[in-house]
Amino acid sequence: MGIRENIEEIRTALEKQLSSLNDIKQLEEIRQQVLGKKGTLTALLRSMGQLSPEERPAAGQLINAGREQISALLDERFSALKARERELKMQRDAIDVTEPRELPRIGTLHPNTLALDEVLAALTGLGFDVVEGPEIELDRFNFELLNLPKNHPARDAQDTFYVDDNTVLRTHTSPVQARTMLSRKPPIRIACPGRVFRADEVDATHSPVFHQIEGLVIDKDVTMGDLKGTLDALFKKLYGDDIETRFRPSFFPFTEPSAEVDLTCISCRGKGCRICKGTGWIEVLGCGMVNPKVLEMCGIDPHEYTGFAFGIGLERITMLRYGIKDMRLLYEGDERFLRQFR
Ligand code: 2U9
Repeated sequence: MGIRENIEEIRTALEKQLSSLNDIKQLEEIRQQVLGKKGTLTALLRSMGQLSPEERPAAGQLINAGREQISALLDERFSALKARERELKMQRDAIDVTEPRELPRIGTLHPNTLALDEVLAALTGLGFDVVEGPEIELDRFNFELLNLPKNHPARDAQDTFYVDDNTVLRTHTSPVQARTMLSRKPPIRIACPGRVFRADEVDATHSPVFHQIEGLVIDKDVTMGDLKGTLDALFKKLYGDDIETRFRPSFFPFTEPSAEVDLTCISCRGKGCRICKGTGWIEVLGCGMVNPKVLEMCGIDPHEYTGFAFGIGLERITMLRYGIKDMRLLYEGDERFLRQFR
């Protein structure tokens, strides 16, 4: 067999191998088998030693040409396989940028916070400043200055969490107003929201920890009419112009006279429903003219100034606002409940 045929045979064998090849590592092995030290073409080159000097140049040319051809075949195949490999990798690593992502779970404001924000927005709109104070209070601010002397029934250990003889968890936010009166001169118009504590039973309408929003207005010539007008304006702003307030006489040690206030039922708007037990009215707060004794103890001359105060239970407002039937839902942190307030 001549050299030309030999080369031809190596090339056809190579072409056949290459046609079914898919792997770059195998390609490099094949390259070695042909062009490597012990490769078939290298062997052919070595065999040239057996040729006569006249035959060698032509044979050398043939082998070199064959080598180039074979090399080109291998290189071409190498590039093709590389391209394919890259293509597959790109397919594997492809990201669908249009695929919707998993949404992060977003927290919600607590219904108490939503209702409080509404009430405070209405009150600040009426000219009230928001003032806060400590939850752990001195007996003096929580009771004494509010005309609740020692041995007053409202201080009963059943209702009050004592920290020590002189210190309690505040039972209302009224001490914030007492502190403000001692540190500011009238006119005073403040809204005091906050957490309060009472040793109460837990049921659908009671909790030992709840929230109040109290208001206090002190100025010259403040009257019960101002109180009525302010509360009317507040609830009309909150729930609409058809909502009215109704005063009933009551008693609190810190106000005189005192009243409990009913609101047109915001559920049926006065027609009568299950929420208002058919009456068209719901009780929402207590209020009154600040007791002159309280003004005096808090450093304000009751002959020069008068004032009114009111106290709203926040949870009650929240429950009415959102139709919540059981107060415990407000404290349990159940996501199925909370996520409805998005
Ligand atoms: C000062 C003087 C007077 C605050 C008042 C009420 C009436 C009242 C209740 C409402 C529902 C408590 O959360 S509740 O159970 N509050 O009825 N609060 S007058 O009077 C004050 C406060 C501070 C210095």
